[in-house]
Amino acid sequence: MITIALSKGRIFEETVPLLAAAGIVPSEDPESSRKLILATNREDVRLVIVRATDVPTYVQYGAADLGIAGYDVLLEHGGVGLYQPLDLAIAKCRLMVAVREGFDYFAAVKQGARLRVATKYVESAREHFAKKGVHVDLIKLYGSMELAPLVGLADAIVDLVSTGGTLLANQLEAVEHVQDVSSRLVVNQASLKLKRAGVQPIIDAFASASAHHH
Ligand code: PRT
Ligand code: MG
Repeated sequence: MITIALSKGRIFEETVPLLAAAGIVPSEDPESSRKLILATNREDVRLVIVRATDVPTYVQYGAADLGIAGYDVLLEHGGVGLYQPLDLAIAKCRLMVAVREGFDYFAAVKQGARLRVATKYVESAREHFAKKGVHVDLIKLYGSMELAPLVGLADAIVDLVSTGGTLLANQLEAVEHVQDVSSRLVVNQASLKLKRAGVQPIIDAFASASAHHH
């Protein structure tokens, strides 16, 4: 049995065509089903539906053989025990520093001010500001980062941006690029060795399907 860990939402939508290329069709739509383990048309392949942030953990411990995770999530996880053979070029976005419109981020940085930065991406943010030599106090949040500068919790946020619509709607502006983000295929290192006959054809099908696409 081969187990693939996926999250609902934007990654799943863009994963369906990749699965199809590997001859895998889920037996139910995870968006409407409440099941956490989904069968597929293939007797030897099942899907487990987990939170996006938990995908690397399931694969690291071998509870899933493969998974698809955002590079943002992989950077925070650290990638221990994971083989990352493919950038699937799906669910693309950018990790950015953003502030309230009118807050002069660059002047604050130039003055050597200590900035409060709210983010879900503490590891990526720490590395980014250390590289820039900017002094920050990081505040860990689990969502709705955009609110933090509006209510005085933080001077800045580090968050994902795709259309820019969320920043705009909250009178925030992006001031610095941290990292381009897309989703990657991750594989448990032991599965790759012990289940190679089952796992490798899936990697190959994903590779040629995502290459065709881009
Ligand atoms: O939503 P949930 O709390 O269950 O988990 P999650 O947010 O981790 O999952 P999900 O499905 O929302 O995101 C999964 C992955 O999609 C992320 O790990 C990213 O790699 C990728 N991705 C791509 C994004 C975006 N684009 C994105 N725009 N993830 C989140 N966003 C959010 C962003 O955080 C911000 O709140 O969308 C908002 C900004 O979007 P725009 O279009 O207004 O700029
Ligand atoms: Mg989300």
